[in-house]
Amino acid sequence: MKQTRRVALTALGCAAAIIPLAGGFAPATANAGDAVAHLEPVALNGVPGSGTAFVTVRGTRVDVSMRAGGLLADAPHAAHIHFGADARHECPAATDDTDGSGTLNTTEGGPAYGAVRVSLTKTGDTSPASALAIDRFDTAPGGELAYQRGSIKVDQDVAKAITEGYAVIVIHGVDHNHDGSYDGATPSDLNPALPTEATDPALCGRIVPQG
Ligand SMILES: [Cu+2]
Repeated sequence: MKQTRRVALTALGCAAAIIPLAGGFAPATANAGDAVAHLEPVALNGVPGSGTAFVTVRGTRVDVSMRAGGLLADAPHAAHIHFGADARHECPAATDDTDGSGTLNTTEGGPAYGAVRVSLTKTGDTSPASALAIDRFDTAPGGELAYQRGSIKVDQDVAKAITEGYAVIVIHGVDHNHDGSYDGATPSDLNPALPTEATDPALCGRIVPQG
């Protein structure tokens, strides 16, 4: 009887020792989950469009499936996941028009959505270095953008931001003067070789975790 009791106590002690150890090795830091962004016209820029993006996070890989309509047809539309730790984690408002031009350029939206962290290119590099790789973004035939790409590598802080609802998707390219092409005298704030129409933010949506 005495012997049996001692064995039972030892077994309990063992279990108690293992539980906190297992907790320490549990993948608590791995980000995972589904999220959705409802893309709406950026304030002041007057794009008559909308869209939806689905984002699945698995560790530091993300799958993105996105559709949008009402964009300038047959013109390249840069699209990114933006995030900044000190940003507002939202789409810009009319009050972000700091130069008073009456429209919002990409830089003016920065305090709202942060920097480019992932370039949603169709092929090749997806880092911020490809932010304006115009020949690798969707050209929205008929104004309709359809994008799907899996296993996009992202930084740990970006994966975490997406799962916590702090990242924002932005589709760029606005035809302010409605003449069917990117033109105008105002240079882009991102690349002065391009007109601002080519890079101004068109549609935007915060990526909201699901479930
Ligand atoms: Cu962007």
